Formats: sequence, C-alpha cells, structure tokens
Amino acid sequence: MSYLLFSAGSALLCTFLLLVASPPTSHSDVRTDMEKLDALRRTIQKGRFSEAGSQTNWECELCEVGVTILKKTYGENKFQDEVAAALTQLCILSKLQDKTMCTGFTKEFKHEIVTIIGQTPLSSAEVCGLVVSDCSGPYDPTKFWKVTLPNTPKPPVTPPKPPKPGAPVSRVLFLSDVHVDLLYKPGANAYCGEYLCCRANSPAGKEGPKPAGKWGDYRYCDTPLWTLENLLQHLAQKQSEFDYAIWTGDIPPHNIWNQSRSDQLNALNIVSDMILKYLKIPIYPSLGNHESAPVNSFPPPFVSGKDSISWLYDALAETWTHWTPVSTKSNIERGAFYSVLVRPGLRLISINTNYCYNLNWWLLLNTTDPAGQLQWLTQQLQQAEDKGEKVHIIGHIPPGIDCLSAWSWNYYRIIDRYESTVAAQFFGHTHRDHFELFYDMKNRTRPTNIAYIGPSVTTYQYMNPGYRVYEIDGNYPESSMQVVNQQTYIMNLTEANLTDKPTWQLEYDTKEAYNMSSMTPADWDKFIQRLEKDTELFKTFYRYMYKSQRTDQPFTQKRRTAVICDLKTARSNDPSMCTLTPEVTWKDLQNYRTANRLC
Ligand SMILES: *[C@@H]1O[C@H](CO)[C@@H](O)[C@H](O)[C@H]1NC(C)=O
Ligand SMILES: *[C@@H]1O[C@H](CO)[C@@H](O)[C@H](O)[C@H]1NC(C)=O
Ligand SMILES: *[C@@H]1O[C@H](CO)[C@@H](O)[C@H](O)[C@H]1NC(C)=O
Ligand SMILES: *[C@@H]1O[C@H](CO)[C@@H](O)[C@H](O)[C@H]1NC(C)=O
Ligand SMILES: *[C@@H]1O[C@H](CO)[C@@H](O)[C@H](O)[C@H]1NC(C)=O
Ligand SMILES: *[C@@H]1O[C@H](CO)[C@@H](O)[C@H](O)[C@H]1NC(C)=O
Ligand SMILES: CC(=O)N[C@H]1CO[C@H](CO)[C@@H](O)[C@@H]1O
Repeated sequence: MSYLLFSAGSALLCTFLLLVASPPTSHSDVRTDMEKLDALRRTIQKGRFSEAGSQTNWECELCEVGVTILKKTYGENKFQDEVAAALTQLCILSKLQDKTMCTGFTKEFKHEIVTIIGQTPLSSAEVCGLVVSDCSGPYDPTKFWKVTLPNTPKPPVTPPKPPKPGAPVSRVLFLSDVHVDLLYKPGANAYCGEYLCCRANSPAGKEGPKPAGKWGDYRYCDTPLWTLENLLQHLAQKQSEFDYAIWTGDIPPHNIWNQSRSDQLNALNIVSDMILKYLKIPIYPSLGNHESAPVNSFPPPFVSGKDSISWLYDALAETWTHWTPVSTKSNIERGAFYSVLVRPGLRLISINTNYCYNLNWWLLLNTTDPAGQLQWLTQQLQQAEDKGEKVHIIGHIPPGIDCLSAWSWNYYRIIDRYESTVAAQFFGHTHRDHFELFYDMKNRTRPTNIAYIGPSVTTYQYMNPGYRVYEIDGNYPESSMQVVNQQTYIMNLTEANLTDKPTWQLEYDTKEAYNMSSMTPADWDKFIQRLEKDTELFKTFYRYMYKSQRTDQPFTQKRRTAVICDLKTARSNDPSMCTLTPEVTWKDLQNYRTANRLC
C-alpha cells in the first residue's frame, strides 16, 4: 500500500468513528440517511481521498449523516450494540483498516462516541463544523466564547533585541513524543497493514515480512524501550550542560485500537521512572493527547463518575510533583496544567492542549474554555506582567493546527496582549521540527511571538529519533529569556541498525545552518521570506523538518506553500497569512494538513 493511501487512511481513521455509523434496521426514519451513507461509502471505496486533486466534501457529508443517525437513535437500548456491529462491518467492508483494528476501534470508542453525540447540545452541522476543519463556512470569531482580558492596558511594545555578545546562556533540554512500545520486537513485521507494527503479534501484511530493526524502524513502529534508555544514558552523560528539561508528552505507543487505562498508567510510570533514574535535573512535563485511553479522550472537569479523567490526572499529580512544587498539585488534579517559577524572573506555564484538540470529542458537550484554562492563563500572565517576570509556555499540541478555532483564536488574543511577557512557547505533537509565528492582530506584518515545535523521540513515521537543546538568554538580571539558538540531535537509525551501535549526533545548529545572527520573531519572519525565495534553503529546512530522513514526502511547490503557510499561522482556520493562488487553494492547504496529521 502506498504511503499516501495509508496516511489518508489513518487521517480518516481519526475521524472515522465519529463519521461512520450504520443504523439499526428497525429505524425507518433513518433510511434516507442510510442510503446517503451507503453512497458515501462507495465513494470512499473508490479511493477518492487523495491528498491533492479534486476533493469533494465527502468528509463533511459523512460526518453529518453519521452524527444525524447517532443522534436520532441515541437512547434506544438495543442501539449501542447494533451500531457497534454495523460499524465494524462497514469498517471492514470499506477496507479502511484490517479486521483486528476495526473490531478494536469499535470496542475502544463506542461508549465515548455514543455518550457524547447523544448528549451534545450541538446540531450535526455544528458538530461537524467543529470536528472536521473544512465543514464550516468562513470562521467567525465573534460567534463563540471570549476570554475576558484584564482592564490593565497593554504596555508599549519594545521590539526584542538580541542579547549582548557574550551574555550568559542557559541550556534547556527538550524531549517530546517518546511513544515507547513495550511490546516492540526486533524482527517482527514492520509493515503489517495495521496502524502500529513491529510487535510480536503484528500480522504478515500484504507484502510479506519486513523485519523490524533492533533499535527501531522507520515504518509503522514506535520506540523500543532500550532505544529510549540508550538516549537517556547519552543524556545522563551530558546533563550538567542543562539547567532543566521540558518534556511535552505522548508517552504510549500508537496501538490506539487496543489500549486500556492501565496500559497508559503503566507507560507513564515506566517512562517517568526511567527518566528519574537517569536525569537529575528538574523536568517540566506537559500532557500529550496519547496519555488517555481511549486516545484523545480528556473529559473536562464537569464530567464526573466513571467517565471522569481523574484516574489519569491523579496519577500525573503524583508523577509530575517529583519535579514540580507541591503547590502545582491541585491544578494538575483538576486540569493537568500548572505554573511554576523556574527561577527569579522566569515563569514556566504548562498548558493542557487536549482542551483545544478537535479530536477530543468530550469538548462537544461544552466547547467554552474547558476547565477555565485560558482564563487562568490570562490571570497568570497578568500577574507575571505585574511582577516583571518573563514566561515560557509549554504544551503538547501547537495552537495553530488541530485546535478548535474558538480556543485557538482566544489563545492568539492572549499572546497578542502579553507579547512582551511571553518570551517563547514550546510544543511537540507533530513529530516534526518546525515553528509557528504570531503576528500583531492589528498589523499583520509585525511578528510578535514564536511557538517552537520540537522533534519526536519516536521514529513514527519515517523519521530519525531526535531531541532538541534550546539556548536561552539568561540567567542574569534583566535577561530577555528569549531563545537565542537551538540544536537538534538525532540518532541515525539506519546506521544504528547496521552497526548495532546507536549514537546521538548533532543534526544541525540553527544559527549556523540557517545563517541567522539572532532568533527574534522578526528574524524568523525574515527567515520565512528567505524560504519563499531560496529553494535550496527551503530544501534544507524541509530535510531537517523531517529529521533528515523522510523520503516518501517529495518536495513540491504546493507542499512548500503549505509548509510556509503553516509557519505563519498560529491560529487554526485562519488563511490570512497564507499565499493562496488558483493552483494552491485554502482547501489544498487543509488537505495537506489532514494528510500529515498525526493522531
Ligand atoms: C434501557 O436501559 C436502561 C439502563 O441501561 C434501563 O434503565 C431501562 O429500563 C432500559 N429500557 C428498556 C425498555 O429496556
Ligand atoms: C489487546 O491488548 C491485550 C493486552 O495488552 C492483548 O492481550 C490482546 O491480545 C490485544 N488484542 C488485540 C486484538 O490486539
Ligand atoms: C459551558 O461552560 C461554561 C464555562 O464553564 C459555562 O459558563 C456554561 O454555562 C456552560 N454551558 C452549558 C450549556 O453547560
Ligand atoms: C506595521 O508593522 C511594521 C513592521 O513592524 C511597521 O514597519 C509598520 O510601520 C507598522 N504599520 C503600522 C500602521 O503601524
Ligand atoms: C545515516 O546513515 C546512513 C548509512 O551510513 C547514511 O547513508 C545516511 O546518509 C545517514 N544519514 C544522516 C542524516 O546522516
Ligand atoms: C550570512 O549572512 C550574512 C549577513 O548576515 C551575509 O553577509 C553572508 O553572505 C551570509 N552567508 C551565507 C552563506 O549565506
Ligand atoms: C529502518 C531500518 O533502518 N531498519 C533496518 C534495521 O536493521 C536491520 C538489520 O538489523 C535492517 O534489516 C533494517 O532495514
């Protein structure tokens, strides 16, 4: 199977359970919906979901029909099981995934989907407008909720200047998306037709056995525990270089059709213990979308009882307070976010981006500022501004891509207001190495802030394992706390497997590789302008973006436009910073994102 088909299939899979349902036969009033659904299924089977080319809005149609059926039949007692059976059948028939995964997915997500669709106050069209990015019309930011900003006027902006040559630099280690697979088995099939392979029970697949490497595999595989341990041993040797580490989530593997709460807690404990064993520096964690079971399932605090997320947040409160002060505990238990003073003048705020994620379907019950997190963030930033502290925000999902629009636009407003307090932001999730720039809401040519998006430890997919080191201006009085340089390190997996000697080597140093003298938001904006003109520079950036490996995503002009558009967009559903032409439409750019989505 080509990668394209597979990636479209896995993108589809993210929305699949919400989109596809087949109704119980007893419901005559859903027969028309059923016929629509069947027509759509035939469309999908014909494979009309290529990344490029003419794209119908089949995802939206499928979503609306599916949600309508679920809403109409919710509450019927026989319904849940019948739908589940029909859903499994449809999944198998559509050849979207193999039988094991179809059965597993249905089992894993049935309860959540039925509960949420049954209880959401939103219409089918509203649900799909939120969940499938191109279903709604042009985004209207005034239609949704708004965080209240304090009355304190925004202080005048002094454009950030690079620090004086020779100013002290503090180094921060960045780890993300470790996705450790405890069932990884060298020699198991790495291309097995399932969403995660390289495991003892991975099926043979259509192309026959493709044996997994010892230290990992570029194909459908996550990180062996011994590869993570090798990384931590390597880091332990150089940890005196680091002041502290940021660890932005996604611990469990991608076997998302068969995960339990205890699997996820086990992964959290094993990886945290291993990090504790090797790294003696402070670690500031944030929560990924994979830490829950089912994946992406993060009910806000108003959901109590057996669906409540406290099984996970209570465990996080225990684990994270190995490193964070006890004062963070109550916020972690309630919402898995916290604020700490790293040192005088530097505050770190870890946010739970699952409360913005468009695949966290619990948000459909109430999309308004889940857990009051953004209102809390605003207060934290106001206090920091009052005290003259600089703030680093860390989180898992970058705000511009997969966040619900209302959350994302509110977040953008907050950053706009506190641009002089927020010195930098750090995210993971995409497994890639890139960034998102923020621009003045009133003057869209003036860059105000930057969210760095760091590389994953996992190879998933077609990438070398990696980590990042940020050099921060500080630690001295009045330092800007801005990022002044960064280095990305990778393990060359091909070589590690060949020689059985993994080594972690510098992939590139940003200032050197991109010939930048400093790294303020304005410098990054200039860099983007260079990417637009200089094809060689773009190719270099593109190679590093995929950690010097991915060969299945050839460079095209369309992709270049899409990548540049993403670099300038820290607000979801916002085409305002992108160069759109008849050849490269907004729809094309959204399709590119869907095809590259990791869930
Ligand atoms: C449907 O199930 C609920 C609980 O799951 C039960 O209270 C109710 O009596 C059932 N109704 C019928 C008609 O079986
Ligand atoms: C699901 O996971 C459990 C426990 O990890 C395992 O025993 C079982 O075989 C798995 N089932 C499938 C279908 O992969
Ligand atoms: C949704 O949450 C907001 C904020 O917590 C609350 O003010 C509002 O009443 C809630 N809406 C519903 C329909 O429950
Ligand atoms: C907008 O920002 C640019 C870049 O900082 C600046 O040169 C320009 O004067 C600003 N325009 C207005 C109207 O403030
Ligand atoms: C990784 O190692 C292989 C085999 O030695 C080599 O061909 C390849 O160029 C290396 N990749 C990088 C990014 O250094
Ligand atoms: C690097 O940038 C400087 C100016 O900042 C320029 O003079 C020099 O030619 C550039 N070097 C390369 C290799 O692009
Ligand atoms: C992805 C990768 O490089 N896999 C290689 C790992 O090592 C084995 C041999 O040990 C190779 O056969 C794989 O191709």
